[in-house]
Amino acid sequence: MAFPWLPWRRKPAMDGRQLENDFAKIRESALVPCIWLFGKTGSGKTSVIHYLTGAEEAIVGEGFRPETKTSRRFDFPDSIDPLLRFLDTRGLAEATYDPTDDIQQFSQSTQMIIVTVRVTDHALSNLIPPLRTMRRASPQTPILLVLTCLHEATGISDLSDGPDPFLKDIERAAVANASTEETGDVKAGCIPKALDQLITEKSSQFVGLYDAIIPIDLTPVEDGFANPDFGGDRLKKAILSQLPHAYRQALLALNQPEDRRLSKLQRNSRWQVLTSSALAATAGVVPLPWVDIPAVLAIQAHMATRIAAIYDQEITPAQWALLSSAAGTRIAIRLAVREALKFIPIVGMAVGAAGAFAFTYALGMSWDWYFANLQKGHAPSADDLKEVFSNQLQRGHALWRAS
Ligand SMILES: Nc1nc2c(ncn2[C@@H]2O[C@H](COP(=O)(O)OP(=O)(O)OP(=O)(O)O)[C@@H](O)[C@H]2O)c(=O)[nH]1
Ligand SMILES: [Mg+2]
Repeated sequence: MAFPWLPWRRKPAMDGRQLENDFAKIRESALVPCIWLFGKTGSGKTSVIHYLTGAEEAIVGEGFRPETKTSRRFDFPDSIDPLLRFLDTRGLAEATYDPTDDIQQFSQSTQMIIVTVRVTDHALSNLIPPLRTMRRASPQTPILLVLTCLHEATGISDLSDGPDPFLKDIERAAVANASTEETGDVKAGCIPKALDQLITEKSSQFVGLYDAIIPIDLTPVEDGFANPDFGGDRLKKAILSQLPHAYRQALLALNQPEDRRLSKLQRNSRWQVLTSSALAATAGVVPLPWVDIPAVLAIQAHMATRIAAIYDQEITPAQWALLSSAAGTRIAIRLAVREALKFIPIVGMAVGAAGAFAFTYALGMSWDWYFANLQKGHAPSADDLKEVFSNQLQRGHALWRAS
């Protein structure tokens, strides 16, 4: 396949297979953030993945693949283009679980450990010894202690109805007068005493083994709680703060309320855009001498073919030409010039990463829009495509800066 949108190349146009080979090398060298979910069965690990990503596959367990004897791994959105990896320790079910092999294999790539514990669960003896070993082996890896199923400790009252009392970082003052003696009702914005006691208990049981406690209650909508994602925002913030910038920005855009209107194809295609944008931002700042063409371009070409495949299409040379003209050769050339900038420390890094992220995002969203329209039977005009690209470029830059 020819790529007429690489006019600055002196070599003859590159074929698709060569591009995919280059892409594979880039992918191999990319360090994808990994979250180690450590918790008993039924403690809420999958619910956390689902909350963060919106991936239904995780819920039914299809996406998990055996990794070591005692662990399995879920790559989100898939293992060809992962944006985030989750590790689930199956061995925890055994009283004798020894995490040494898992630690050896994953300590380099694990960004954080999330320990999920049902707040009312007192049988935690299998959990603490291996966690202690993990803490000793990699003391720099942050551990979040996530306490789940809070309503099991709050009776009929709805903790999620009203201001979040944990936003104040569990100021103990909020506990005082949490419930009125006469009615047993919990005052909005307060932590019921029974729950507070359980949290205190957990904090002493796990003392020295966590960096933050995050109480959450992720409930099915049909259960009727005021906020079915209670504490989710706090959890997301704590997780994202530990990830490299490019991945953090991409994950911020995931699983937004407006995404519920998207078709499955559109959702998959957006995941592809985000994972490619994060990779481009990372690859754009690391010189890879063995890659024949600029890494960012290989990533963008790979992204385009994958989005086309999601919509069951193949990209024709005429479509490449259409989008590259909509994207503006001027901008594309500027990006190529920045390839040289990335060798200049610091300045090059900032310019290269931000530009690569936003430009890849805009290209991907434009392909997505283009194919979604084709599928509906509309053939977008070059002018429409130009407008979409320009809007998406702004969105890409805004996403890069979002907090
Ligand atoms: N109410 C409430 N239910 C939760 C919460 N977290 C998980 N659950 C429910 O508890 C059950 C088990 O949760 P999962 O997320 O599947 O637990 P898991 O740790 O992935 O379990 P395994 O895959 O068996 O190891 C599901 O029915 C969830 O809906 C929570 O914070 N609050
Ligand atoms: Mg699970």
